[in-house]
Amino acid sequence: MKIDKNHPRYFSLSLREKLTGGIRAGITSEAGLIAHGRGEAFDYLIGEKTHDFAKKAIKAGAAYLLLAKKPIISVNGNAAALCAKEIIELAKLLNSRIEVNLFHYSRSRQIKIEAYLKKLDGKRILKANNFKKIKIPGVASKRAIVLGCGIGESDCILIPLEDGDRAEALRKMGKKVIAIDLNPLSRTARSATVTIVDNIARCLPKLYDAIKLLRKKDIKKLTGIISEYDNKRILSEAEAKIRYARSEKRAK
Ligand code: PTJ
Repeated sequence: MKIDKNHPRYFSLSLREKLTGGIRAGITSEAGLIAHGRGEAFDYLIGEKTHDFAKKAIKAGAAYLLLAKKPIISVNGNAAALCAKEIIELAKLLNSRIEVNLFHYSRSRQIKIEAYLKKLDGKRILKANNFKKIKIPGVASKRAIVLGCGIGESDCILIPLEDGDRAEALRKMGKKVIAIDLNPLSRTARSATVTIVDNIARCLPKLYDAIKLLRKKDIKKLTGIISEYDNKRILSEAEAKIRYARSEKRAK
């Protein structure tokens, strides 16, 4: 369906189109639509905008990714359908790799997502077939299987729309985890080093801009940003926004 740019819900409707397109292309899982619906509900409550709490997290996330020796971006079926181009651009800017890692694993979907991303940039994608795999301890899904030379060796991972299990397990392995999750109450949000409570489609271009700006800064400046950052406080601010939105809507 072609969405009229003047439609008041253009942004939200165009994301739905991308996801249903992702299903038709064999990239997104059916459960991905449900996950997206949950995200939409939280986005509605925060007024579908990038708030200060997200901007602060974007800045801290950018600093962590720039300080990392081996940053990596983990991509699933939703992230690929919504933001493939932005993910590639980010990987180029960071000189990082991209690894496809799925919760509702199927080999066919893995291959299709890898091929889709590879078409946009051949150099960035670590193809699962070509490398040795390892198992992350404490993850009760296929998400536990990662590439030794990818997520296995990385010190900082960007995980958009993750499930809580793996986020916690990655932290236990001593890795820095930058999550993008509209739900500030989720286990992923609570266990990440930095949680960007914003829509992936809105915040990735902002993360790109923050990295571009901060990459000119020295290590002292970047470590300063990190040491001032408090993820618990950011999550409380996001939660407060949601509670306030609820009482505001009731009052009308
Ligand atoms: O492609 P797969 O098999 O790896 O599956 C991907 C999904 C997203 C289906 C899988 O990881 C999953 O089931 O995730 P969850 O546990 O439902 O968590 C998804 C989280 O992302 C929820 O907290 C949602 O609120 C949030 N979310 C959904 N859409 C967006 C979002 N956050 C940011 N931007 C969105 N567009």
